[in-house]
Amino acid sequence: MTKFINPGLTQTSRRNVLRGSVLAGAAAMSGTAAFANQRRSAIPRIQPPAARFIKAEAQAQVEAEPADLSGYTRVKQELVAPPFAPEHEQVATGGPKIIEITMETTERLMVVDEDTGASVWALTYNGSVPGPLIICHEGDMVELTLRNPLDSQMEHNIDFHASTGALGGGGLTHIFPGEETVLRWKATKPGCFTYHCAPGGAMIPYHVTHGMNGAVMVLPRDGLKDADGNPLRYDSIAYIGEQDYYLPKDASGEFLTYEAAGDDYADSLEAMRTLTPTHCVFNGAVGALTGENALQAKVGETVLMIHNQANRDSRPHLIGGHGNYVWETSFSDPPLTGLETWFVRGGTAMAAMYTFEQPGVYAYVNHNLIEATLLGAAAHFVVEGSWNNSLMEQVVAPRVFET
Ligand SMILES: [Cu+2]
Repeated sequence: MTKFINPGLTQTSRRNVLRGSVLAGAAAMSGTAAFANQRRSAIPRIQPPAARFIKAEAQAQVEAEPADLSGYTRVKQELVAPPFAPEHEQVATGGPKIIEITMETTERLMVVDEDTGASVWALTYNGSVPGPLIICHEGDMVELTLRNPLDSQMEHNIDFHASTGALGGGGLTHIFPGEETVLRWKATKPGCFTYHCAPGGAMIPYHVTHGMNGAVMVLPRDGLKDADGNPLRYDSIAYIGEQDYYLPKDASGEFLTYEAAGDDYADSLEAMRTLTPTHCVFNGAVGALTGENALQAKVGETVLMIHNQANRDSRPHLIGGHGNYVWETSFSDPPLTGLETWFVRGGTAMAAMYTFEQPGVYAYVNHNLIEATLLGAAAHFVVEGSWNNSLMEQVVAPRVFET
């Protein structure tokens, strides 16, 4: 399971971060050798994709008509750590809402695999990988207060794939350590969507592959439905974030450790260029959803499995079960039914619904089985209830056959 280790970071100010950017700039000008020598202290300053464009957008919204917020009710949503979901209604009651949420861009040292000692200075929303699940209904507005703690090493932002405009909000949410910003966006498309940090250039995959991603579920106001329009309801949500890590190793193959977030930047870029992850894990670490951390359910219960993968394709499979209803894309489209394995396009979140019919342990895996068994992409559902022999029965226990 993930471990919170007090970051013990030296207090950092915007000036320290800028000092890092000066070093990075010098390294860029003097070539890679200089960059390699200085990389321990150089955290490159984020280059927003188009600083001028962003300024222009900020100006454009000042000049635009103010949003019409009449008819909206304000509510707070308390975000919770994965694999859990915040309290929510499956069918919206009342008119549209402005859903207020708060997230902190926390940088923390996490153990990825206790067996090998692999660790990462995770870049997170609210301290978890993935970041918390946000739930709203189509037509609601999400109003996020995003806060970057003073002891952060880096600047962060957020790109909501569910939103419209300004790089998904990424262009309006760049915050330095010690800063906060508030962004409000309207949920116009129903479905599950990823969100992630996107500070510019190579920093985008660096932040995303250090854990800085999560999911928003935008439910239809009248809830989920099958192809005939019949309501579909769930008893619980299992929120699973698949994370590919590219952790640097030394010459003898041991995982490297670093003193502070960002110290691994140059080494990580080298590892990322291989496009070969060292780990593909669910919820931040090997074993985060197995053993005593396994997901729980009962026979007859319906679980909505929400799977987020912000960087890479995946193909979830519930061993011993099925995807009864699967929305790989929009909730506006009829769900696929009766699937054995479903598809997560890299850079999306999606949902699959299943009602458990037998007790036992079900493994939920990425059915690239190398990634599941060697890289960590496996979770367990422990399901209680009575066995149904008409669905499956061991007619003959293993025995030596007669020759
Ligand atoms: Cu970030």
